[in-house]
Amino acid sequence: MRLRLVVLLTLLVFALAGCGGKESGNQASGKQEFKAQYKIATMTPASHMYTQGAQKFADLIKERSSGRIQITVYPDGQLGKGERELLEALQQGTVDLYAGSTGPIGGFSPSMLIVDIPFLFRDYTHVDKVLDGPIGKQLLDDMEKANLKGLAFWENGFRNLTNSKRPVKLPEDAKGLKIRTMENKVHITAWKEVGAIPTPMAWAEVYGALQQKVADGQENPVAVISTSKLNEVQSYLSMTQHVYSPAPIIMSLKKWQVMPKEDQDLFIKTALEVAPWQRKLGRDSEEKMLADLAQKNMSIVRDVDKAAWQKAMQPAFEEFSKQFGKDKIDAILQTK
Ligand code: EAX
Repeated sequence: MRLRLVVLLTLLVFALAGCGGKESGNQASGKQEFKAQYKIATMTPASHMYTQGAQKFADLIKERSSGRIQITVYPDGQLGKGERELLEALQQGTVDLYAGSTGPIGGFSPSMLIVDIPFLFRDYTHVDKVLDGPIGKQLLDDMEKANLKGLAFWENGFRNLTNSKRPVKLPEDAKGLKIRTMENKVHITAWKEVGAIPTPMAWAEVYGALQQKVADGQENPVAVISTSKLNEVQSYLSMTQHVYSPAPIIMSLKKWQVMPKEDQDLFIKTALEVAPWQRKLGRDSEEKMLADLAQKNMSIVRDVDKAAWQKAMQPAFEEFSKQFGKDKIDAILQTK
């Protein structure tokens, strides 16, 4: 009897104290009400689709939780200039959410590297089928082993090469160019195969590195090139579309684990719902952004020889097929 009373009292003290940190309980309604304030980080400006997706997610969560859960969006690396550091902050729970490229994620959750293989995805329909199906779900779930909770796949886009030296059509044209890559071994290998000099670095350093000619080129989807104004430091954009770059929205597993189940469900449902809307932003604006870049004197090289690029990067494809298992690659290739 006495023991029961002690247990009850202890529980009450905990309930009144809330969960600590940024989450708290509210006794007013008589029932424990979960409240939280979260921060979501992106590495790109407010005009870019990661940040727009994050804002949409924040708005929907606020509305659907009747204001119990508030998410503030911090764009442009405001919460941390390096993707690796941000992922560590998620692991520790000092940053709550992040939406961005897979760049360094493979260093935390190795299975994710598979999506960075060049010429793996045929087109957007293929992308959506794979990432929204069981393969995508598994990749998101795998992140839990790294104390990261993958909620959904948003989009960065098909990546294209830019440089300051010359119009690049064929892989040979890129020989000897110093190309900044993401901090990702699949990307580094692929650019070595082409004969370029891969120079991995965090995104926040890229504009400065191009401006100071530490690197001659870089590769990214059109939306990143446009919203980060790379036309100011790069003259040529070649539509190589050599690799598709997804952008998972990820939550700190620590923060996830203290959320009530119904809010966890709300987060997943909302992140998945934002996905097609967010992906469409980039897909629909690509041509307009290209026209704008051309108007700003960037030379757009459209007639790249895609087959030649695929062939040049094929050794990387083979190497990583071995590493990830041909069955896994085939499962992606055969998704229709
Ligand atoms: O996250 O690091 C990269 O090149 C990313 O694709 C870009 O910054 C958007």
